[in-house]
Amino acid sequence: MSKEVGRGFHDSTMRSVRILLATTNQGKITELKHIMGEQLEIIGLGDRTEEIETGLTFEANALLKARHYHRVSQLPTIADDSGLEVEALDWAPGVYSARYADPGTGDAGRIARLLDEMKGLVGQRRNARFTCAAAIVWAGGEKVFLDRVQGVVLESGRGANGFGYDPIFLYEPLGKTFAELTATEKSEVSHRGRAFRRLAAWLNESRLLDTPRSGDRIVATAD
Ligand code: ITT
Repeated sequence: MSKEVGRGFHDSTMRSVRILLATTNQGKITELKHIMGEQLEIIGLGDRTEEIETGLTFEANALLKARHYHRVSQLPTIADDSGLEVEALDWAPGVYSARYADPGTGDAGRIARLLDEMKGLVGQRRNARFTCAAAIVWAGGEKVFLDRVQGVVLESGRGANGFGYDPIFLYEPLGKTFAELTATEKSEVSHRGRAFRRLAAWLNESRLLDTPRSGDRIVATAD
């Protein structure tokens, strides 16, 4: 893990609370900087060696990641577990979205595998959704927010923005794939934007951020 961790969330007296974002995914880091804005200085983890996404749901995996790095860092820790789900494939790739093809093949390999699995599927059988679980774990408790966005898997990719499965995910209300949206447009409608805006709103309401620092530990109560 990087020795540096996120530092941000200034309250009205400009005390700051450090929050760690536990992700190794550069695409997520870029988007979360956008979504959380000035509130949070986000530092990614770098490489991760341990396999800690052993859960069967997005919520379980987001909490596993956040709990693990909270234990390591003793800081309030945010983690995202997300993925693409295709109903006609029994919701695959789902929580296995990042592990859907050989690690060396990257996003292109995962897209190729998915398009292959979906060969012959037409119309509503190409419906899909992105899901994101945004978890926060701190000394006093934990919370997780889940949100989704519906779309359609195209037969070939369009656009160069974003990451992961974005080029093949058509967001019908805008008639564009996620890879054809700007970062602002994507965060307004995406699973991650929706889940993390709810987490950010809860953080602001919860008074967790107003808690003065006591060393690196924050004492607060989950509702
Ligand atoms: P961390 O666990 O370190 O955060 P990861 O990439 O392994 O990074 P996940 O286990 O949550 O993260 O897997 C998410 C995968 O789902 C990601 O690698 C993409 O393939 C896909 N995905 C999630 N959100 C996406 C998005 O907004 N656009 C495109 N693909 C996305």
